Amino acid sequence: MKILLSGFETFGDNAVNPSQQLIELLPEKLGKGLFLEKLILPVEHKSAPRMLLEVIYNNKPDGVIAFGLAAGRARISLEQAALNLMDFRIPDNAGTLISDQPVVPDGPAAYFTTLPIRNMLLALIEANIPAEISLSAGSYLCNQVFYTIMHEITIHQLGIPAGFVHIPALPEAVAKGQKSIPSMDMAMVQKAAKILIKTLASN
Ligand code: PCA
Repeated sequence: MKILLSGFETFGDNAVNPSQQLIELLPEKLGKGLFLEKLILPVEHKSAPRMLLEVIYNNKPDGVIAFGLAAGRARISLEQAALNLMDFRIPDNAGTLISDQPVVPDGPAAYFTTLPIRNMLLALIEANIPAEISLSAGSYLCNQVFYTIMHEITIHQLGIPAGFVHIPALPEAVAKGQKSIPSMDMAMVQKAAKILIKTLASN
């Protein structure tokens, strides 16, 4: 079994992106027969969704979990819905700022995750990791990537479970930064990611 995992490069005023660190730190194999494909995406409107789709088509994974940073969230956020909306608060790393545009013109308003997020939530709570089901991944790059993969998987009937998970800021970023926001350390984020992967693999 092969699970594709993606993270994002850093963006905006974040010194690091914990989702990138997470992907770099995760092993290539998690127990017998569970292989992890790892991908780091640029925070760029044009290239990020294209890169992820390319790897999905080339490597035909059995599941996809895309990760991103949501500075300000206190819990691992299992995203419920991807919206057909791009309304960027800040430009992407290529300087593109998009307001009030659909991800896919004439596409459905939203897609729901096809990850087993209820079981994932229970498994994280059982391991004492702060977690929640979140209604929306926002209207920036994470939501765009989430919507794009759900749309592609749906219209081409690929049958691959996929979804998006946001993670909080790192304690070191909060310590050295100006904002008073919650944080979660990388050891806990890694533990959470492994639980998510195993829950998906055994679903
Ligand atoms: N978080 C941003 C984009 C990249 C990332 O890690 C978001 O939530 O849209």
